[in-house]
Amino acid sequence: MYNRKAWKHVFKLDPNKSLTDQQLDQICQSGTDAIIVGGTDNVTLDGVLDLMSHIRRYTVPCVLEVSTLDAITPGFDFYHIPMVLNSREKKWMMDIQHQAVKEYGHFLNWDELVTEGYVILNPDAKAYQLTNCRLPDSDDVIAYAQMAEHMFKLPIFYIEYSGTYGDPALVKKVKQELQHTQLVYGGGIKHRSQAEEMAQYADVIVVGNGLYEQFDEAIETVAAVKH
Ligand code: 1GP
Repeated sequence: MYNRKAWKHVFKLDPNKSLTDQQLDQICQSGTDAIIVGGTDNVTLDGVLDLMSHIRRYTVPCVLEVSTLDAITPGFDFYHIPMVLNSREKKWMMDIQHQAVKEYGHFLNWDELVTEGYVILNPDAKAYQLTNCRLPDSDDVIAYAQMAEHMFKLPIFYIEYSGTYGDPALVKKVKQELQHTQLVYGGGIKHRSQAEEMAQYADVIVVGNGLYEQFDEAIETVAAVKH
């Protein structure tokens, strides 16, 4: 079993976007700690299987971030289950997860499930709009982090700025609240200096869109974080 608590850097690949086989090879061999497959729009089983079969040629751990019940498949090392803490609708916090467990609970390997308390902070992000989020201020975010750590005892607290670079001062403040819950930061990391900045505070940084926009700079974020 992989020690996911030691991860510092992960790439997130979107089954709805494309990269060349050569780029995928480079990502898998980049030295990143894990590759997450996940997205918001048009996540299909075929898209997920295509990516998984490519990543599986390498030893890098492979995670499915579950966004739709239709695209769940065996074969991943871990299944990340988001719960959107700042959604206005209980559906995104509890009900979809409930439905999934009701349907698949009998054959789930619970050790592979990792629940993430998400706070989505970019109102332009598709996930923010889809899950009907409310924009929290920094005191709200701190309180969500405290709930993740002390009330829900979640393995991961995920500060999500998907598509835009976030506020390092907020990430720093949140980190001070977390001891057992791992702090994941994702959003707008395109190059080394941003990776270095967020990695000072977050336990794990996630690089997604950068791979589809500035591939070479995105690959360099690994070296920026893991020396
Ligand atoms: C998205 O947090 C990840 O879920 C990464 O964000 O795509 O902006 O890098 P970016």
